[in-house]
This record gives sequence, structure tokens and C-alpha cells, in this order.
Amino acid sequence: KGGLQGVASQNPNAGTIDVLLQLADQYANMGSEPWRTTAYRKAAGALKRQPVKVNTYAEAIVLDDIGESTAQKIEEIAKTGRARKLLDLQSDPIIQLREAFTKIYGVGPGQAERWIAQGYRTLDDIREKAQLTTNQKIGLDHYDDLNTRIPRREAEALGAHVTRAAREVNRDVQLVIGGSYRRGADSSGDIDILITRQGTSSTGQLIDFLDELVAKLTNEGFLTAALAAHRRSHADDTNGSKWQGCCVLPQDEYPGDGCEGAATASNNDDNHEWRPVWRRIDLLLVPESQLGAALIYFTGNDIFNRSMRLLAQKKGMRLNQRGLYKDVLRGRGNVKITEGELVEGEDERKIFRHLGVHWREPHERWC
Ligand code: DCP
Ligand code: MG
Ligand code: MN
Repeated sequence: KGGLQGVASQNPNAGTIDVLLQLADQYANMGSEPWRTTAYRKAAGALKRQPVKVNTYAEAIVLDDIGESTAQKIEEIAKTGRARKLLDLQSDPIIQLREAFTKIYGVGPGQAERWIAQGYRTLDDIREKAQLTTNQKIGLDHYDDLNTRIPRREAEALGAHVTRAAREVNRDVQLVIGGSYRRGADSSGDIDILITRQGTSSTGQLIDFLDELVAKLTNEGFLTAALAAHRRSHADDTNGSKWQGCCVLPQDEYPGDGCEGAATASNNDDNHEWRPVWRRIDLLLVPESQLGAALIYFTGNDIFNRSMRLLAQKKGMRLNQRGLYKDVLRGRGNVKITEGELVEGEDERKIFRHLGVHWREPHERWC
């Protein structure tokens, strides 16, 4: 992650936001002090909403979502163009190593830490000596590709390819590209595709379709690997309704013309020779009755989602990727006892309305 992620570069705080997001990413990789990641991301969101440049501690501290230490950072970045803390973190060799290891798909901060403790110092050490899961092997074999962001035009073409294939399997399915793409990002880390069909009320009604679609796309070479689903929190359990893997856009479908388009789109290769670029893809089955809630969840971003769930909780309701529920019985420690009664699942706008918040277009949901 990191970088400007779709922040219009004419935003007066774009430079500060970029440094704050890099700090957030650093702390995310470190695994310790996770609240700092949240704090920096929220502060970046607060700055994004400002029409003028925030230059001083005093100007920053009065904004929602910005605390003392972050306000100090904002003044430092606005004045010097950088944050000392970030430079310190970036120049620490162990931190660099941790970052290099966690950039392997399927490797979290804990795994990276263990490998460092075992004395591994390079990706080659990992390749030769570490015990790797299937996902980690794929992540290591396609390290550069999977760490390159997908330009918006390529994401569009990937979505079009999957949509075409899906329609060939079943004319009645509808596909929506969600995730950062739906929020309008210039580039995405992966591509998230929601798949639904009119009249469906459970993912079971779509499973056969998914099997057929995955088989078709695999046979034609578009899908290049299936990733083992990682364990999710039980609250999020999607029970086989999510398929995660890798894909490659065929050369002649790259936006632009032929080889040149492909080379620019994948931003490597000086000699303009085409080579397949592996991308991460998530296919998400969504029954029509849950489409609105799923659209909210899979559009994100994750911080926007968290605040929507919190808001629901404050109003005695519960929001998850299946719907908005009321009369949820909670016991000690806010543990939910009953699922509650479904208020709305199908219509995204109605969910906003029931929560009493004004509608926010996907591109306004950066936090
Ligand atoms: N999501 C969430 N909480 C998480 C992970 C994901 O709420 N811990 C939701 C919000 C995300 C969406 O799922 O927007 C898709 O997840 P991605 O990891 O694909 O994130 P994005 O698509 O937003 O960004 P990227 O460009 O990195 O893929
Ligand atoms: Mg995504
Ligand atoms: Mn995803």
C-alpha cells in the first residue's frame, strides 16, 4: 500500500498525506503499536477533507481525528517536507528486512519476525531455507508483480475480461468491480469483483456458477493460481463464497495498442517486450438480497467500514457484509447473543438512510 492512493495531487495537503500514509504503513509492518497506523490513516483522511494547506500544530490539533503527536508530525512535514521518524524507520536495516519479508504475499509481521530471529537476511535465504506455505511460495515467485500496483486502465480491462467470461457461463449474472477501484483510485493493490444474480438470497445459489467460471478462466490461462483462503474472523466468515487467486491479462487486451500498451501498463521492461504480469484477484459471491451491504463492505475503505459498523452499534444495530440488523442482543463485553432482525441488505442507499447518515459516493469513502 502507501503512496497517494487516488488522492488528487492538487489537494493542498497531498505531500503531507503521502508522508503520513508512509508512516502508517511502516507501523503496520512493524506489528507493534498498531494504533499509530490507525492514527496516521485517520489524520490523512482528515487532511484530505481540508480545502487549504495545514501548516502548523495549532491548525492541525483543532481538526477531528488528529491528536497531539500527529499534529506535531504534520507541522514538521509541512515545514520540512519530511518526517524524521519516517527516515529513521526507513534506514533501520531490521525494519527494511521486515518490510521486504512482509511484502511476500501470505507473510505477516509475526512470520517476518520469526524469520529474522532465525537469522534469515535476504529473500534468497527465505527461498532456500524457510518452510513456505503454498501462498508464500506464490508470493515469493511473483514478488515483483504482486508488489506492483494495478493501473486503473488495466483493472478496468481485467474486470471487463471476467465480466465477459461470466456472462458466457450465465447471462443473468451482474458484476461490480469493488475495492479501491470503485472508490476511484488511480491504481489498486488487487482487483475485487462482486458477483450477483437477480433473485438470489444465499451464496449457495451461486456456488455452481463460481466453480464453472473459475474452471473456464483457469483453462484459458487467465487465472494462474488459486490461493488458499486464509482464516478470517468468525464474524467475517464467508464460507466458500470468496475465491482468491492470481490472474494475467492477455496481451491483446491491454489498454493502449499492443506491446507498447502492455509495457506502459505494467511499467517495467525498457525494451517493450511483453511478459505476463501476475495480479491479485478476489471473486466475491453475493446474493442479491445482500448486495447493498456487500457493496458497502467491499468498497471500503477499511477505516470507513469500521466507522460505519461503530455507528450501527451506537444505534443498537449491527452492520456486516450481509446486512444491517436491529434488536441485536448483546451480553457482557458487548458480545452479541442474537443476530437480530434484518433491517436492510439489498439497497446500499437505504442502509445509509437507516443509519441516519447522508449518502457518500464511493469516491468519498477514503475513510
Ligand atoms: N476490508 C475491510 N477490512 C479489512 C479488509 C478489507 O473492511 N480488514 C474491505 C474494505 C476494502 C475491501 O474489503 O476496501 C477490499 O479489500 P482490499 O484489501 O482489496 O482493499 P482495497 O481494495 O480497498 O485496496 P487495494 O487497492 O489495496 O486492494
Ligand atoms: Mg482491493
Ligand atoms: Mn481484495
